[in-house]
Formats: sequence, C-alpha cells, structure tokens
Amino acid sequence: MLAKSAIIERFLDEKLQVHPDVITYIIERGDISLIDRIIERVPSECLVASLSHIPGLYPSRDGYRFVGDPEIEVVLGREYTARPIDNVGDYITYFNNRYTTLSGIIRGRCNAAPIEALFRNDRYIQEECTIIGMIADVRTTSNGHRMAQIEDRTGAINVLFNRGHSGFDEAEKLVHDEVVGVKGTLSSEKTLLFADQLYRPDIPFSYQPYMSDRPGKAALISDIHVGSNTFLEEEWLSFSDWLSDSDISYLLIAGDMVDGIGIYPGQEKELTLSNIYEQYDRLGEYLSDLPSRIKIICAPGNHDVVRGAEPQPAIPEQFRKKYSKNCIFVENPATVSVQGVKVLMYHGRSYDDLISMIPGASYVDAADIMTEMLKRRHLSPCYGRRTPIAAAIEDRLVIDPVPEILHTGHVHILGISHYRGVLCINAGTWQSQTAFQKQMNINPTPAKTVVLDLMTLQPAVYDFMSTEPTPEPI
Ligand code: D5M
Ligand code: FE
Ligand code: ZN
Repeated sequence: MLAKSAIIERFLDEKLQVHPDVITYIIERGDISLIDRIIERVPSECLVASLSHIPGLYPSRDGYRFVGDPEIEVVLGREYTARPIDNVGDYITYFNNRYTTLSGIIRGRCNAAPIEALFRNDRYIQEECTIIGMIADVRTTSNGHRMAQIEDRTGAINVLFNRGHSGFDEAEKLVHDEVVGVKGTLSSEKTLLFADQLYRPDIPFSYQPYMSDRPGKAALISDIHVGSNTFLEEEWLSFSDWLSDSDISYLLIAGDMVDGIGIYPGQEKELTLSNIYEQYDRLGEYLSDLPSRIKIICAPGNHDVVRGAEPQPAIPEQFRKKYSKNCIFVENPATVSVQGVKVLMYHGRSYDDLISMIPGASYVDAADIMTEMLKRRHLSPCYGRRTPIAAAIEDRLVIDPVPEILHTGHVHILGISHYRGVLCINAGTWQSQTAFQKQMNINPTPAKTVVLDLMTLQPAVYDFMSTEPTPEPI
C-alpha cells in the first residue's frame, strides 16, 4: 500500500500541499503514477493540490431531482412512511437492506470476495483480498491494535488493523454495525485478515452540490423546547419579529419542538406547560405569528410526542390544531428539497452513541461527527445503544441520496462544517442551560439561527441574545 507520508513528501518536493481527499484517492487507486499527473495539472500560482487537479475526475450531481424543482418538496420522510415493527424477523430484513445499500456504494471502488470464499480453499492464503461487511464487533487489543469481526451474508472473519499502519486513525473510529470494505492479506491459518486498507461508503470525490438557480433563503433551527422553564420566550419573539421582516422563505425545525412530558425523571419540576397538547398549541401559536409565505418544516426529536425509535413518525394530527397551512410535518429523518437544494434533516439522537464511541469526539464539536455520519453514509449506525432503531423493509437512516445540506440538532451547540461538498449545520437551541446539561458540563449556544442562501449555499449565523442580530463571521 502507498504510504500517506510518502505521498505528502512527494508533493512537498514540488512545494505543494495536498488535500487529504487527494491522498485518499491516490491510496484507493493504488496508482503511484497518479502523483506526477496531478502535479502536472496544478497551476504554478496554486499552492494546494486538490480534487479538481485529478485527471479524469469530473464533477457529477446525482439525478435525484424533480422536473421543474418545486419550491419545497418532501423527498423522503413524508408522514405515514414510518411503519410499526411486526416481528423480530423485520430486523433481518432491515440489516440486509442496510448491507445491500451500503456495500453497493463501496463495491464500485473495490473488487470484493464473499467472506466464505476466503475459507473455501487455499487460494487466498497470504494473498491480497478484499471483503465488504458489517462490523459485528470491534475492540482494541492489549497491544493497541484494532480487532474487528466483520460479517457479510456468507460468513464472518476477524480483521486486524495494525496501529503502525498508515490509515490506522480511521480504523480507530470503527463503530458497531457500520458497513466497510477491507483490503488485506489472509493469514496462513485463514483465521485472520491483516488489514491494509479500509474503505467507507463515503461521499464520492466527484460530488458537486446543487445550488438554486433563483434567490431564496432558509432559516435552520432545532430544539425549541416549548413548555420548558428554560425556553427563551423573549429571544424567540425577537427572532419571530426579525423573521417576519426578513426575506427568508423557509424555516426548518430539526426536532425537539416541545419539551414533552416524562422524558427524564423529575421533568415536571422544569415545565411551565405540563400538558403536551398545550405545549404543541403554544408552538402552533408562535408559528402562526409568522407570515404565511414562510414554509415551515416541522420534524420530531426525542422530546416530541411520537415514538422514540427512528425513523420517528411525524407529529400526529391531533396535536396540530393550532398550526397554519404553511406548516409541513415530516418524519425524523426527512429529506426536503428546498428550491432543488436537498436538506437532510435528522434530529441527532445518535450523537449520544457516536460521541461515546469515536475517540476524540465531543459534544462541543458535534459538527465534526456529521463528517463521520457522511463517511459511513449512515445517520445512526450503532444498533442497541442509546438510539432506538425501528426495523423496516428499508433502512431509512442510510444517507442516500447525498444531500447538499445535513441539518441536525440535539446537542444544543451550534456548529458548521463542510465535508466533500456537503454543508453540515448543527443548529443550536431556544432553551438556556438545563440542570441536566449543567451536570453534564454542556454549555449550549441558545437563540441563534443559521440562514442559508440557497443560491450560494453560504451560511450566516444570527444571534438573538443580542438586541440587533447581525450575521456573525463563520
Ligand atoms: O438533549 C440535550 C443535550 O443533552 C444534548 O447536548 C444531548 C445531551 N444528552 C441528552 N441525553 C443524554 C444522555 N443520556 N447522556 C448524555 N447526554 C445527553 P435533549 O435531547 O434536548 O434532552
Ligand atoms: Fe433538545
Ligand atoms: Zn434532543
């Protein structure tokens, strides 16, 4: 395998820096001659070799778009899509679907053999081979290497990621139930695969986000928590006034619309509205104060009234009496096309799992975890932890199609990042620090909204804790 450091050095010899995606591309292709061809294409005034300098790599957009691109359209996660679970067998269907979809994405980049074929005869012994499977188990060995049990439909094998190998940092981030490809060498006893290279489904190098062909702006928020005694009503009203006078046409709410009832022990002591209907009614009244031209997308989160298992159904009609016609209720997750720009809205319950499992991950930098979701092309890979997952015929938590924007919430800390053309926005909250968050040392960033320009995909942050909200530098 080509070493990362050798590739970097080769570029440095030409006084060039190199984008990490270019390094990954060269390693995946295993073609050392690519380096010179890339260098040839970097103009003399340019200091960084980027994906655009790779010969033969042309930007592409996926074809998942509507003719005429309607103003706002729920592409995935329309209400009544989520179904109840019938029986345990549904989980077999569910994980098979996850495997088929994600392995299909990886298969385009490597030629994989069924795991069972590795044991069938001796032809793979000490030979290089590639498999694609789901992480059934993963642990760190006493020597600091990473050992994973990887399973496909035909069998399972232990795979060792040596901590001395380049690329080990990615193996350290392996989590249960994600789907990966591994190129490695089979041990002489056929009991172990020594990994050389890890493939994740990932965002294609060639992905180019769509931008609206006409002006338009969307405000992205989450975690309003109406009904809580820490809900910031004054700041919300100031946001509402500002929004009414703005040129914003869409408001997207990524869950925890209200504080709910019985979500955590002793919650009743922290509620100003202890009736769930009143909580939704109050939010409905707030939203009805906004001009009817603003289309509002309402998605649920773990504090909302629907089942906690994902995908979560839309807020049922009986709670929607005070909501005007411009409110569109969707499931969690949901993909909405806003003037053709696809926004994948996901509340973000899986942060609680991913932050505990990925070394270095923290609530403060949740936007970095969004990158991890995109690499895995999955919003919530780990089954059986804090995030309940409802089995279905299709794994709706798979990230497909690739969105222009990934919009989450849950952590109550605003964060923005970019990954391979996807803009990641973790919206803040409209609730000040709760007793639980104080205990957990979580310092929220309340009363901020991200405004997205749909023609440029540029985000801007407005702070409603201040009297004159002006965009903050990003
Ligand atoms: O989540 C509010 C915040 O609390 C958010 O930062 C996630 C964090 N949180 C929520 N549940 C847990 C558990 N069980 N452990 C650690 N941190 C957690 P919200 O969904 O609004 O209550
Ligand atoms: Fe919340
Ligand atoms: Zn939440």
